[in-house]
Parts: sequence; structure tokens; C-alpha cells
Amino acid sequence: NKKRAWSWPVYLEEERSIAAPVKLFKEHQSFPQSRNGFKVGMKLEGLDPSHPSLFCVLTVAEIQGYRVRLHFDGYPECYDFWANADSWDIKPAGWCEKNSHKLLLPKGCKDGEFNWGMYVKNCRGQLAPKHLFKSLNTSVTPSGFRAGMKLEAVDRKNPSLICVATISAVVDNRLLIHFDNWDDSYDYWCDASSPYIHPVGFCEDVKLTLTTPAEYKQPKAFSWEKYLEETGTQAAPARAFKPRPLHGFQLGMKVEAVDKRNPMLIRVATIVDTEDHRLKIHFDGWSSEYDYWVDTDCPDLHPVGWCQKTGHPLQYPNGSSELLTAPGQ
Ligand code: MLY
Repeated sequence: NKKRAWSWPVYLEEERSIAAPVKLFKEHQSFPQSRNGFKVGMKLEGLDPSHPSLFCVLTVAEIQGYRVRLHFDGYPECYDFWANADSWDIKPAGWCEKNSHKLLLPKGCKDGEFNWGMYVKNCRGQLAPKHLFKSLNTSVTPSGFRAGMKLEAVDRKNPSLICVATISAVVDNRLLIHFDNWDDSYDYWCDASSPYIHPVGFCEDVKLTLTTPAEYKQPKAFSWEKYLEETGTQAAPARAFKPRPLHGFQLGMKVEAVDKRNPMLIRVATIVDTEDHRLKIHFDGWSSEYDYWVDTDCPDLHPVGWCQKTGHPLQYPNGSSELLTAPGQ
């Protein structure tokens, strides 16, 4: 019974397939330049992935290679989520105050009474030091987008809808998209090259239906000109929207991808379908009912070798020797 440790080179050869070339990945998906310096117990501010307009008080609950499990202070563990150490979505304590964003306080804390210094002292915690946050001090080129400007945006929770929307915040290269007259549960952050945002007039140009603001009196009679006037707002300038270059991913290429159903796991995976800005991921050795679509710039998609380089366990294809697939190593 000669068992050989599972390895990418042997597997690629057996499967006669190739690893997706590293150059196809975005910097934040590729091999990190530095180590993950976060430690369990460190506190920080970060976006709630299921409510991305909200920054919350978080604590590092677990470290796995270049990833951290983040816990919402005062909330049950079931809301914990994983992020890469260089994620733009996490910020040092005090970031919200400095950038005038609302910070969702730990459960039980009252507005106006919260103070980071006192808080960490009381819970004997520790603030995550600023230098650990790779996403700070990234160079920012002026984009032409300003908070308050209007645009047409895909509702990512209802992706068949393109809707009247507003840029409700601009931070670094990122835009917070909000849907007019809706609550902020549909909000999301994107950049100027996002395929989900379009200038005012896009739907009319390409003959698609524009979803008008909630409660808009005469949706059929909606006109941007009138609406901008009524709301005293400006359209985001068309030149600020940057086309996203086409990706180079091809069918059959192998990657390492986070398993959405159990996000602590990263698995051996294959690209089985592609669209302009999305890839369909299949987990090797598993039923295709677990396949899912991701955006090409998704931070949960990595080149072959990422887990090994960053010290994260990799889940080998289902059906490899049991010894080798046991979770956790
Ligand atoms: N029927 C859905 C659609 C909501 C769409 C909201 N968008 C436009 C921001 C619902 O009510 O949940």
C-alpha cells in the first residue's frame, strides 16, 4: 500500500490539466507579499458581509494561514465570517470615526457612550495595530465619482434588476452603491470598473428596463432629467466608469477556492464555465450541485499553491485517500 502525499504537480499530470496561470489573478487573490500578523483576540472595525453598508466592532477569533475568522462583539458565533488578512473590508479601530462612517457598536453598547480605549480596557482586549492593515494607504487616483451622484446599478441580491441608485460614499477607490428609497440591506461596495454599475441612460441605450425608485409615483413616466431635478442631484459622469478588462480564465483550469458552504475550507477546484465577469467553480470529486458562480475578482479564489504558500490547509479532491482528505490537514 504505497501512499504518496497528495500534490498539485502529480494531480495536474494525472488529470492532464493545467493550473490557472498566476497572472490571471488580481493582486488580492494571488500570493501575499507579507505574513498575516493578526492574532486571536485583536479588535478592529470591519464590514458585515451580509450587510455591507455597516462597519462593526469585530474580534479576531481564529487564524488560518493568511485568513482570519472575525467575530461580531456581543453577537452569537454563527455570524462569524472569514476574511483575507489584506481585505479592504477590515480597518483599524477609529477608522469609522475618522472617515465619518457609522460604526455598529457591540450589542448592549449605547450610542455616544462607546469609546475604543475604554472598551478594550474593560474587556481586556487589544487593538489590532494599524500596520497590519494592508488596505490602508493604498494609492488612490481621483475617479470623478462623488457621494450623492446618481447612476444605474444592478441589485446584486436580485441580479435581474438594474435600478436607480446613488453613490452613498466614496472611500479610496471604492464606491458604496445604495438603491433609491430602499433600505440599505441591498447596498454594496464596488470599484469604478465594476460590471454592475452604469451611467445614467444606460438602460435606455441598450433597451433594458430600468427599475425606478421604490414608491416612485409614475414609474412608467420616469425620466432621469426630471428625477435629477426633483432630487437636486447630479449624474455620475460617464467618463468615471472604467471598463473592466476581459479575464483570461479558461475551462478546465485548476484553482483553489473557498467552499461557500463551509467557508473555513479551501478546496481543489476547476473552472467549468465562464462569462464576461464571472467563473463557475466546480469542486473536484464532488457533485456538480455544489458548483457555484463567482466574480472573477472574488477574494475567495486563489492560484494553485496558495494554501501551501500561506500555511492554510487544502481540501484534496473527494475520493483521494481518506488519510489525505481528513479535514484540518
Ligand atoms: N421583491 C424583492 C425585490 C426587491 C428589490 C430591491 N432592489 C430594487 C433594491 C423584495 O422586495 O425583496
